[in-house]
Amino acid sequence: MLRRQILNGMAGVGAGLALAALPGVVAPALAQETVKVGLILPMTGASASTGRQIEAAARLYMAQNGNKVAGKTIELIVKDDTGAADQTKRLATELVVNDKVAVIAGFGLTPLALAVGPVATQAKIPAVIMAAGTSMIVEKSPYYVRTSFTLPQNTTPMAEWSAKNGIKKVVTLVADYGPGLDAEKAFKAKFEADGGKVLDQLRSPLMNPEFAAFLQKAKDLKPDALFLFVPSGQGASLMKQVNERELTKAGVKIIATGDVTDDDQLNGMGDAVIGMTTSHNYSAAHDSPENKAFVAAFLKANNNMRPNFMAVGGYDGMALIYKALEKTKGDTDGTKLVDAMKGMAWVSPRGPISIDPQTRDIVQNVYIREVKKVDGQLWNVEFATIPNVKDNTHEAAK
Ligand code: VNL
Repeated sequence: MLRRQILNGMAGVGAGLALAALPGVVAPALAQETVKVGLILPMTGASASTGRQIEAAARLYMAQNGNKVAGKTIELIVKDDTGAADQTKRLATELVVNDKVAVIAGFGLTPLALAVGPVATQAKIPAVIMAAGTSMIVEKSPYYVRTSFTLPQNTTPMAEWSAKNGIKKVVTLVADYGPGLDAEKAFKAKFEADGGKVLDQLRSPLMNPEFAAFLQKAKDLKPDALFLFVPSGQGASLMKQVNERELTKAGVKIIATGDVTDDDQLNGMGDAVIGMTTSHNYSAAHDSPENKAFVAAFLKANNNMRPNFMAVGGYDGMALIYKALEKTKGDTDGTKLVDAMKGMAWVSPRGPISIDPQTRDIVQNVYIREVKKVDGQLWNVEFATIPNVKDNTHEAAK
């Protein structure tokens, strides 16, 4: 009876307005219109720059694309796990149980990403990996989908380039955990298949690393090149010590994944890094209209902070969530969302990307770059492109 009266009373009036104007009347359909996305990031601690970059990028994506998708309102909930895996897991559980999020996303490092797998599997909701790069993570839950990169994906082209460009003997030095071990293995496999020799494989501790002894050891082995991987945030201190040991002067070329010449820190590394060759999935100097627009908007919204590869992982992660919701026409069932994400393809600021439907891992271009000074600033200037690179270490990809 009341409902009939309300409906009649609504004739000629915007439905939403009429309902909103009546105190005490709750429309169940409207109550469910909000889709919550839980973003779990290290906003404090050693990996805080990763959290800062990803949060800024996710907010930029929403500012540019609005908060409405397929009739639903997207609400972003950001939580700081301080870089501690037990916190990541606790926050993921709370977001699922208390906040009823439709998607969890973010995760600053491999151990943090791994901590949410069981939660996503049990809740049957997507866990979008925006930062971590150890290959096997996506194999640990059918609800993982990755928009960052993997170390085998980014490293193999560096090994290939090295073998083709007169480098015969290499020492590798990597951070001693998942992504570092992936980089070490991928470099050796490709470089030796192409006729090179890895003289030694050195590993620095992940926490509070002290690189001097490893760098001295590498220098003493007199390789043609030293290959480096450390996670985002450690590149500046590593390169400072590389420069202090004068490896380049001793004839050792410095090569690395782009994690080392991270756009978040590159400008502060000084002219000693000019000429360094790296391979990576993203450079803020990437020459495309999409990237120029992204970098300009990001700088403007963030007090001139330059976006790095973490930012682009967060931006594309939000894009993937929006696109999946559009495809399901607003259906938030987690299994349907993951299915919608499989095979999704679009043009990112980094270039064309897609989600491999078999592995739920990202397929993207990898670029070979050289550090150059342009207009008084240091940039990773891309000079070669290896298109549509898949992580070739997944069982499902073989
Ligand atoms: C990881 C890989 C983290 C590459 C990174 O920065 C990175 C990871 C925080 O998988 O833990 O540059």
